[in-house]
Amino acid sequence: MTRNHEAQVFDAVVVGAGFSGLYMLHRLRELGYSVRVYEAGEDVGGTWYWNRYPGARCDIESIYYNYTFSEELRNEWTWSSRYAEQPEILRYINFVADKLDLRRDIQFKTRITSATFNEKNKNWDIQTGEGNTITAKYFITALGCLSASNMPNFKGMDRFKGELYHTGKWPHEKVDFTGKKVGIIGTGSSGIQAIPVIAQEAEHLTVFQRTPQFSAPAENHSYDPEFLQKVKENYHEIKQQMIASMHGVPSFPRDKSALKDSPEERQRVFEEAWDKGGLFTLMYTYNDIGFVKEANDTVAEFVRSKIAQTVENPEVAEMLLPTYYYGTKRPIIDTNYFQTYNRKNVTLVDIKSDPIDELTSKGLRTKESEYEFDALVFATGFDAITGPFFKMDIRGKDGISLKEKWAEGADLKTYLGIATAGFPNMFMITGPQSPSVLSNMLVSIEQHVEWIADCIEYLRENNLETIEAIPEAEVAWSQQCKIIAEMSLATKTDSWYMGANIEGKPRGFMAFLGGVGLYRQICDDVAAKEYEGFSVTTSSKIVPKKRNKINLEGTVMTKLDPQAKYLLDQMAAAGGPAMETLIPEEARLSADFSAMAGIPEEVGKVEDRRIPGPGGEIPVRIYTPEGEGPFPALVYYHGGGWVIGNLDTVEVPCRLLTNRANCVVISVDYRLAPEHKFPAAAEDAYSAVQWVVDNASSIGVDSARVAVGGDSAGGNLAAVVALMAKDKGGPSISYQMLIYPVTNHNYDTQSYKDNAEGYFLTKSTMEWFWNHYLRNEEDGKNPYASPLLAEDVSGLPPALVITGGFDPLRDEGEAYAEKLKAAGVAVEATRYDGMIHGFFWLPGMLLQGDKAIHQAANALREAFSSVETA
Ligand code: N01
Repeated sequence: MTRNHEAQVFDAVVVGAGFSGLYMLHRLRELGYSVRVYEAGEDVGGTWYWNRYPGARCDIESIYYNYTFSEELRNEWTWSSRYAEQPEILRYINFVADKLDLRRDIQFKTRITSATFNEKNKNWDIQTGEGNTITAKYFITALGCLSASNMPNFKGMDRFKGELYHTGKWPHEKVDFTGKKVGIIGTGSSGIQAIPVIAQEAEHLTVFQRTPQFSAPAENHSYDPEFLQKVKENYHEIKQQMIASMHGVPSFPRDKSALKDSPEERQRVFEEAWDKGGLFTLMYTYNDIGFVKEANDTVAEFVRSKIAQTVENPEVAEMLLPTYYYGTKRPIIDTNYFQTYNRKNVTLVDIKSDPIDELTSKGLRTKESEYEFDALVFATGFDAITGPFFKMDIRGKDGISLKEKWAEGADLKTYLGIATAGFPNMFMITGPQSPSVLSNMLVSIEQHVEWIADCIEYLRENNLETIEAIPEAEVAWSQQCKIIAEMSLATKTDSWYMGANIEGKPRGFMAFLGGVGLYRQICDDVAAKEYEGFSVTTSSKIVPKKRNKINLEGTVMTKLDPQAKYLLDQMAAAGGPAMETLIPEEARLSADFSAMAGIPEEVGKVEDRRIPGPGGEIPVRIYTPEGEGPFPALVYYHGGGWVIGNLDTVEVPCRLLTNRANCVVISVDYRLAPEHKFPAAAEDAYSAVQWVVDNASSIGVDSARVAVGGDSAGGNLAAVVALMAKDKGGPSISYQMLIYPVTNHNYDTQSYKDNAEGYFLTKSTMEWFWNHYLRNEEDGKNPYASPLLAEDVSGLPPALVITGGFDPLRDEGEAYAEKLKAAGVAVEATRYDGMIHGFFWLPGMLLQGDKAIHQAANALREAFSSVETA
């Protein structure tokens, strides 16, 4: 690509010159790319350029709220206090811009109005407000999540004749409130920072509050030079903790439930956190505050009691008591916020009970009163996260606009929050569905910038022209974001995270809530797998060379998958008794994981039926794909150790298999133990497949192409049915799909030793399952219970065997695959290294679960296509 500024052609265009845009420029320029940054403001700084309101300061400790990529920058800068004020942060940004000589590649006072992907040239055509067109191979948004300010649409907005300000667009010159009557609307982080400062200056300040907020003292103080020196010396270690953390600061939630401490001990813990100050200090006192209502109530009540103690007028105190779940809006830290209401020149107005009706020339009118001001301050926040994207007209392939694609936010879909399908070569720094606003932004920004730069380098090294998220990958990612958020209390509160602060904005949690550490591992894993989930194109004939494989030794591939780890951590935090301590009826009720399975996909038809079985009728659920049959069929047996599980457990994978393998799936609700011991389940499983073959035409199935499959105990039943069919001379089975199957009543394998505990399915639970299933030890030796003990497995149908690295059943599944292979059976065996038991029915939470379902569907399709139709 030409490096010619006159022709306005660049390798990359970056929109925004805040922290993210500046680092992106530096990083790409260092790698030799031509880059142009466009910035609407007159100078660098982004959010810190615009938000100059009185009291504006950082809520992340200064020592963590800076770039970490350059030791030189770090050593040449010294922060004055724990929470730096806006002017100091802006000075820091200017220092970086000067030091790295960034301004020469930034065009200020220029707003980008549109960006369109040119399918012919595979470039982005980017338009400025002045009507200039720029061409770039890569279009990178560095917009900031909180840059589109929210101005409420009160009646008579233009009537007010006094001074009018928005905290997010504050004038550059000092605003002097001395001797003035001031009104302020909004009590979020901005309002809470501004109110105590304005109150000191103004003759009178009236605060219009819609929602009372939780806020805790920041405990700001000047930094001690010795402390700063120590931080500099240990920065490498501190950084490692930051990037592996939940929120990008080097501290972690305490590994204890709030409900496990006595009220006295809890009070002590909360008091200590209160005195310490800090954004996440109260959140981190216990590990279930963000997830368990009762745990959250304890800290919420504590903060309410502090507010009540601080505010002298009980009526005012009562108005200031928040009722939402603590931490489900961005936590706020303040300096003398609640104390401000003890001042004589401050009045609080509750606009929930007395809403603002309109602005007047002299002030505003609520339903019940009228107020006059010299100045009115809107601290009403932002159209967060998606708002800045919708201010531009961004169009991808086929002219689709981003706004249309995301249905104005109602159908937000990204892959990793970095890319979105249909928009090749577009990257979003701290985009929707990434941790962004839930974290120390600097950590998230650096991670994204480095990931994007690496990705661009990968494209260059491999002569690739475009990269684009695959639709399936972004559907899976978006679902995971939703599901993880749903596991928390965050979605139970109206907040700007949910889009609830903007009238008419669709509701939905817009960020990834799994933490920056987990998120980074997922992104690194995607990159290490040659950008899995992305598709690439090349224009040249040169065969893409494979990038030097990133060494995965000791990283995610040989470790527990980060998403699986997150899931395990959440389950541990949620507590609950071990399954083997329950009676089967309780275990069946407690084992509902359907919320984590994902959103059930539409299929052509779903029908619940009862079919005859050896012990009475067997309920089955028949999923039929769209289109004309007859279809091949998969008879599916759910897992659950023959004791728990039902048709609902596997609703999501069954639907996905129906669509992806284009086959009818018959899910079988076989009899469960201990009410019905061995061989009841196996007999039901066999008779179900016989029924499917006998009644094929009535359910739109081709009787010659019937496969069996299942997971865990269901995988056992599928393998057993294949054995039975061989022994009994029918029915003919085309394929066996065995997902981490139980194949042997024996606990001596290495995987039982390695994974006995801590990975969801435990050895004790397996013993409990087997003990309920078998009538006696002898049953365990029966190949219809332990197919690995079958004498002869030759002539069995070809098989897919999927196992998980962290599953106690791993080795017995793999041993069965080996046994089949040795007997001449065609076998595709895949171990998902980082996976735990159960991942096949959790595609909503685990990308690898979704991938395994894809693999199974492809294997089924292939198997069906190799069999002659009946
Ligand atoms: O905005 P907000 P913010 N009528 O949306 C009220 C970051 N930040 O600018 O809660 C009446 O939180 C609204 O009421 P309600 C930080 O991430 C960081 O304060 O929607 N009132 C609320 O009280 C923060 O979370 C720092 O019922 C209306 C207020 O206005 C984010 O920016 C400093 C209204 C808006 O609060 C946003 O904070 C500042 C209406 N029509 C900000 N519309 C640091 O410390 C809105 N409100 C680094």
